[in-house]
Amino acid sequence: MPRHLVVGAAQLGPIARHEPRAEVVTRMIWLLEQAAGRGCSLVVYPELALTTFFPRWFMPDQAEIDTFFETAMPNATTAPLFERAKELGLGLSFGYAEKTVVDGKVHRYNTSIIVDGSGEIVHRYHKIHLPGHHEHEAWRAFQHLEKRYFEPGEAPFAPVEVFDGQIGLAICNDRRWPETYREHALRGTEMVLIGYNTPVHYPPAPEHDHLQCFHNHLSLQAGAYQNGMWVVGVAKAGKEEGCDLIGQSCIVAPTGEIVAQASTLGDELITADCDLDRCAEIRTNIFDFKKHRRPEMYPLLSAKV
Ligand code: ING
Repeated sequence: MPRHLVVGAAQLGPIARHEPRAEVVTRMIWLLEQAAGRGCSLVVYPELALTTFFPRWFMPDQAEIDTFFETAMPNATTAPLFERAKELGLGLSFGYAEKTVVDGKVHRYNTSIIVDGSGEIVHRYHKIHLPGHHEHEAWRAFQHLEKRYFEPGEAPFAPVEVFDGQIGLAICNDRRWPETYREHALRGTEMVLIGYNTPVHYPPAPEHDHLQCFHNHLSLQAGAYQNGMWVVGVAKAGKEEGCDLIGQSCIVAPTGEIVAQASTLGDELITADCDLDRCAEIRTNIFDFKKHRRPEMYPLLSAKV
């Protein structure tokens, strides 16, 4: 029996700095309803889906920074989303800024979760590759202070068994690193869900600004093909607080082909019927790791250099 997973990539347009989370949740539920109407079993939203991309600003006051974080999930604001998804029997994945206390110590992560069709959080991932910088850098048109506001994730990439498949998470900058996809694939992941907030302008290398959409798809498609897995890339898009973010959310097959792509910079649902067994077309042929891969020849690949 083929394992078909109908996936919705729910791209979000800009979220204003002071937009109430309840308003964003209403937008997310609107996309959820559309996804149900198109037979989806899973709906994927972007990185930091509940708020504006706040690492673009330097904020000296931790109390102000913490206004962008969630201290519980689900919570009063996101409960309607969890409840509606459960009523519809849909799974969810979305990113948010997580503030959590472990053994009396406060931790802040750029987090993404997977919620199954019964409303249970079955997987939580903390972003491993935090781009940007730690201190205010006045020369930049806008800041990128993920290294200041979040701790890097300390748990390796790994799938969870859900929706009759091995589903994994990554977040934004993770998608540029080949290690992300390879580690997932070596652990059996069949589909990676990746939300992103990617500005068109990249201050350290403005000569690459025109390549942002190319690099986005290049990374997602290469990761999919070279590891024989489905990749779902979901943007927070559009001009958000004066900062242009790329869109082009897409669903990529294990062959590297884009099978669905967003064409706006707003709230937009794209869907695809993903046959998870198609991973075998790649994993038992060109990239049959057992037959063809030679890890003894790559001793530096996970070494600290
Ligand atoms: N954003 C960007 C990303 O990796 C970035 C940061 C933009 C890096 C452009 C390099 C070039 O897509 C996040 N949130 O990681």
